[in-house]
Amino acid sequence: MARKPAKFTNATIHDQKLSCGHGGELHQTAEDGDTVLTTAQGGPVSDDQNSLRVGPRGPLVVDDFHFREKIFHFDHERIPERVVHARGYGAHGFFETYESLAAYTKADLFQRARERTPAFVRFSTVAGNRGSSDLARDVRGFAVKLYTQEGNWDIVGNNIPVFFIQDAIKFPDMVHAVKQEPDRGFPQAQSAHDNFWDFISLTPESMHMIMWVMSDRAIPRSFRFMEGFGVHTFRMINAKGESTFVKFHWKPKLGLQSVVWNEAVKINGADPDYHRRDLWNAIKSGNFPEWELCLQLFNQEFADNFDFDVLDPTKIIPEEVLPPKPVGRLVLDRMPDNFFAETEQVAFMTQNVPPGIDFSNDPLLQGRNFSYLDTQLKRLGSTNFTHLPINAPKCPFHHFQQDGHMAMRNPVGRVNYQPNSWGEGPRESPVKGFTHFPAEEQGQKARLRSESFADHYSQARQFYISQTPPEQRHIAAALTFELSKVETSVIRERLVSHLMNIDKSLATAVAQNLGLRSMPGPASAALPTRQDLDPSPSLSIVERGPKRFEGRKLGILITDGVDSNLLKGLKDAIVAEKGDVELIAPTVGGVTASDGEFVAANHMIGGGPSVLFDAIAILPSMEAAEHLANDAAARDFVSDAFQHCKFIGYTQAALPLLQAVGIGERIDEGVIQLAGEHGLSAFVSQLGRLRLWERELSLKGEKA
Ligand code: HDD
Repeated sequence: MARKPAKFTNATIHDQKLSCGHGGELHQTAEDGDTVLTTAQGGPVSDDQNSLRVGPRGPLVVDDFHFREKIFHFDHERIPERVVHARGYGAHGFFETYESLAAYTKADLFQRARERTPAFVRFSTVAGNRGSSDLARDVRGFAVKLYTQEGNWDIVGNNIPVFFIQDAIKFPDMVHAVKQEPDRGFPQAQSAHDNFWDFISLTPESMHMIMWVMSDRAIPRSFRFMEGFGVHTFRMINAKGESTFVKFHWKPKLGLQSVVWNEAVKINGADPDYHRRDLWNAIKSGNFPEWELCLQLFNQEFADNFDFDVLDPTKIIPEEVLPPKPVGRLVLDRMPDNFFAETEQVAFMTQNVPPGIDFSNDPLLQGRNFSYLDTQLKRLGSTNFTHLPINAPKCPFHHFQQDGHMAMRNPVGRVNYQPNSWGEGPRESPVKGFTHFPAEEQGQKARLRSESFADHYSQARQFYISQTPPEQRHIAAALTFELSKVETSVIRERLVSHLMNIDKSLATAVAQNLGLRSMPGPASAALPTRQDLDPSPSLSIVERGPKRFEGRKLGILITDGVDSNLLKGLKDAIVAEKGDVELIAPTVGGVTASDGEFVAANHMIGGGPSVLFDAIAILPSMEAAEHLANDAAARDFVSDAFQHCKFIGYTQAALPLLQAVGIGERIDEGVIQLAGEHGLSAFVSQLGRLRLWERELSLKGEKA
């Protein structure tokens, strides 16, 4: 009789019966009808707890093929991590068009309105190793694989629309400089060290990117609340062969949001997987994150007249100058079944484009088009990495590539070349096939950088002056923190000399905070900084805040005797705002509410610090008030939330706790008493502001 195939499911393990083994261990042995554990070769296993040995206390024997196979496979479980973007998290979904874009591109996925294309997206941090924490100050990768009917299209972008360098040949230096220093092997997932700032201070082209990386964009609250950018200028080619330049933007439906640095540092300790957990929870609970694809489309004339070179990846085209056109939506609605098989093995490559999408001469993009294929061979170990389900196209494909390590499918039959006389096999198609845009190119072969790439400060300044005051303060504070970790004073000074070219008040603030003895002069620059670029409000997170609490989380601190009506009212109000609630109690075992009902908790106070929430409410009973005021974790809970400018709802019984941490005398419009129906609705209506930034100044004793 045929054996039932072994299946690896949780159910399999839980369904098996527990029985006592010879040594007293618990064995999960199969009974009739249960799935039997097998080796990788399919051989049934009788005992998976004890290796084969001579007598109960004797040596192991080499006959034990099951032991050898199991340990052999385990020893080889790891593959090399990505040299950059090693830590990442992915999800499946789809991209849906709003309208036909046939006027711009012949790419099949854009021909019809409401067309859906399956997608896989991987978000990542750049510098840290695979096991580093989510809230590092870093660029976030935003890589999208679209499984189109004309092959896979990868938009391998970041959450920042510019890059550190203008030529791919500088990439190894830039990455070496930011990663851990080679002699000591640290710091991990941090740019706050000498090598990074040495390289940056000697690389003026990185200044625009530095403004973004020192801004709150580099510490996003969640993958769901950040933008994505294709960075480079690409081309769209229509059926007539006409080219339109294009820049790709992904805009989160829930709006942009970041955390503050002190919060990021604490989140890394409290929950290093904060971003992973957030995406997992959102998708598992049916709140599918969504982004709009927006295009900046422009022709050669626009490119010729624009202030900067559109081939320079350290420049943006401000949205106020060229508004991005929404053309579709990306929805993530399914987590991978297996992290390794999908998220770890997914291979993105900038050179994966369908007919109708093409490259520009951006030298960074051209260099990337070489690097990504090469890296996949190293990482995945075989040219056949496209045979892995996550990397395989979902459209029909036919080619004559064969053999190699791990070949899982080869051409069937006699024909494995073309042209052939057998009338079989695929044929090239000048009509349907990819044709490169026939751009006219000429010039001397030389190692060159275009003079049109020479302005390194004007857009850095534009970014800085487009930020709101709290965001500007955060940039100054981030620069100060990072440079304070640089041990070589000349590097600190050199960086401040670049800031002098960007904004003198920023340079002065950083110099003062660092305690520089004297102010350095401005760094020498190929071109003077343009002072006439208008601020671009679209560059500010705060200006474009969502003004609603949807997708955010309220942490409610409760104790035994919590007012059950108030708790229910608050929870209902947050759910009505499409927000989430988690309950924090003295023990994770939960509490008994005022109506005698048991209320389960999500965290104990020390395990659920307020950095994990967007706002907090404190609802102790009168009996618990004094005890809570003396509880160190409860004090941190509320004082951190206050320092991080969060909205705080409280009841009368929470006053001793507020007083214990010095908030009692500093109650501001963000600390709201939940008395009566009005108090509750006043609190909930304020939550859409997300943070009370005005508090930041009063905390420093300054006026707004
Ligand atoms: Fe890159 C990975 C984004 C410049 C070479 N890059 C990688 C990933 C993202 C980006 C999101 C992770 C993909 C994933 O999730 O698997 N990279 C960018 C952006 C850049 C950029 C937006 C500039 C605009 N990258 C860049 C350059 C080079 C590389 C200039 C090399 C010349 N990048 C790589 C790589 C990686 C990679 C070494 C490592 C792992 C991988 O490719 O699959 O080939």
